[in-house]
Amino acid sequence: MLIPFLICSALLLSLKLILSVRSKRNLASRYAARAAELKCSPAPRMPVKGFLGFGRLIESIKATNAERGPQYVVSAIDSEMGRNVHTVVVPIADYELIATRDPANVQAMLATKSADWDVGEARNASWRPLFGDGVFTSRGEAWKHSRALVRPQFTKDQINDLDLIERHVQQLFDAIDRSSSRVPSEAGKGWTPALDLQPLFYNMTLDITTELIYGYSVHSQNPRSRVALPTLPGLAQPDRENIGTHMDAGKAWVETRGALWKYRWLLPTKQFSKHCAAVHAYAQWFVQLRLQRGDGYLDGIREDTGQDSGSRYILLDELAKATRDPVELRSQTLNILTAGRDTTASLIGWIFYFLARHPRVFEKLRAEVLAEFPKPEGIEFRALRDKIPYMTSVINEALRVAPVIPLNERVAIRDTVLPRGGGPKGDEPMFVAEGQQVLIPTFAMTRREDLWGDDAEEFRPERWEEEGGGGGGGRKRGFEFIPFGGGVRQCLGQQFARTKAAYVVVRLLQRYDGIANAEEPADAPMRFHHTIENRSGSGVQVRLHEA
Ligand code: HEM
Ligand SMILES: *[C@@H]1O[C@H](CO)[C@@H](O)[C@H](O)[C@H]1NC(C)=O
Ligand SMILES: *[C@@H]1O[C@H](CO)[C@@H](O)[C@H](O)[C@H]1NC(C)=O
Ligand SMILES: CC(=O)N[C@H]1CO[C@H](CO)[C@@H](O)[C@@H]1O
Repeated sequence: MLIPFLICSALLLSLKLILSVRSKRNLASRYAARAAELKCSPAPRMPVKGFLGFGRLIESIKATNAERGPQYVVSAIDSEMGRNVHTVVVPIADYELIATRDPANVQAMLATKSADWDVGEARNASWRPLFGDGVFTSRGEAWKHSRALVRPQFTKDQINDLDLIERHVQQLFDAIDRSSSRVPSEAGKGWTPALDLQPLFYNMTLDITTELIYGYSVHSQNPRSRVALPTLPGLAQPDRENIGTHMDAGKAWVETRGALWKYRWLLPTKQFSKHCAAVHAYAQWFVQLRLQRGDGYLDGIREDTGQDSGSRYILLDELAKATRDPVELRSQTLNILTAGRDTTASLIGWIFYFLARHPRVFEKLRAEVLAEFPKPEGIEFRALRDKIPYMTSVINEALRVAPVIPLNERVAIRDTVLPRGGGPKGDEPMFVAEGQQVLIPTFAMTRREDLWGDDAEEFRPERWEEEGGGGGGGRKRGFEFIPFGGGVRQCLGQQFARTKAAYVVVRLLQRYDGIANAEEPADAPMRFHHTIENRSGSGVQVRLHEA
């Protein structure tokens, strides 16, 4: 979901600026003077393409539509500028974007000089109608406030609630069994028919995340598990059946509006408003329930659901101890719901995409999983995190080859300097003017052969067990590998996402001893699919063999 948004915001902020009146020449001389003052050298410029320079924009929109946006960034820089060039200025009409796959520059923007940078204003502007002001959408002081509010929640171990995840893994097993039983001729052979795991993972993470955040799962995997909810005077019951659809459709609208940002006022608003209202109403209901029940919220959940798992951890309940503002509670929880759901489903999907194509890795991982966790019971958070190093390698390698968020961006909020990119060798500082936008293609950083070795394209988890300095193919510890972002806005859910992914993989490998790629065609290229309508058919088609 972030991919098209980040590309679009990168490109559309450009359009916006193209159409604004600015005296290019004055700016250029001001930049040159400042750059000289700061001892900076210019970075190489990519060729201008197409009529008025719009060619670049058109190429990247085409690549995005073909679900190859991240690959396009690599191939454009490699082929037009050279494989040793890592920071470029990209002219698009009379606007300029910077793109850098140099970890030193990325570290400066996200961490060491983060005070000079922020996310672009388009992130807030485009997502706000759907999710409101929260830690993910906001900038500046508003972001600091949000971050301080929600961050403490993610330092607690209780957030890694494996019992909660297990209940939804059970529903996942049922969903797989249901799709198998639809093909009676296959029964008894041990292999399931071809099934697309990706939509199953999206539903599972929706179920887990809604329960973690609000205490009541939407149970998209099994509507019959939904418990009766209390009545709140004046408020309609939350629409658990359709919330996934409203969120997906709302996000699709955010993307369409993002792509046509300048002309968004021409788009019909009725559908979008309807989805936004439904998403708000859904979250609002639980916020009101929490505010009414006060400290009795968890007891109420226990009574309603009949689940009595001692120290339950519910994010809304904890946030409500810090603020009682209903709009803030609604917006912050929706921000976290969206940051945590699709990303994790996508990571788990990519892991199975690779396992289905690398039988050796599957066998090795399964052996290690069974040695540590022979049965479903007794899987503990710490053991899951520390006792199967190969699992960590597999997860890292999936995140390296297929980063869930392959493109990010930042905007300079004052004139500043990036440590590298300038001069003929690209190793001198370069000047960046206030308002300039920088594309951060994390995907491109993980594909650099000088950093990862000649086999950078290859899925090879063992590299994480080797030392990797000096261009060797082994593990890296710096900003060349930042699947969860880095610095001040680093992902808050990293540990939770890794735990959830590892747990789901363990449970599936306990149950299945074989996996076969069933995608047509078998050598289909990697696609960074993101549109909701395109989930089925561009997911992870596999056959599983029951152990
Ligand atoms: C594989 C799963 C995930 C990936 C790859 C991922 C990746 C990221 C990345 C790259 C960012 C930084 C965005 C930026 O720099 O502009 C981010 C931010 C964030 N993530 Fe995650 N994330 C994942 C799962 C989760 C989960 C499960 C949660 C919560 C339950 C979560 C909560 C957040 C929040 C709240 C932020 C915003 C932090 C801020 O802006 O201060 N993420 N994530
Ligand atoms: C988000 O955008 C709205 C206008 O669309 C603005 O009023 C608000 O201040 C912005 N918030 C942040 C945190 O940038
Ligand atoms: C996902 O959940 C929705 C809502 O309950 C349901 O309609 C859909 O069939 C589910 N998808 C799969 C693949 O089970
Ligand atoms: C709705 C939508 O975006 N459909 C696309 C799904 O993916 C296929 C194959 O890439 C496209 O042809 C569709 O247009």
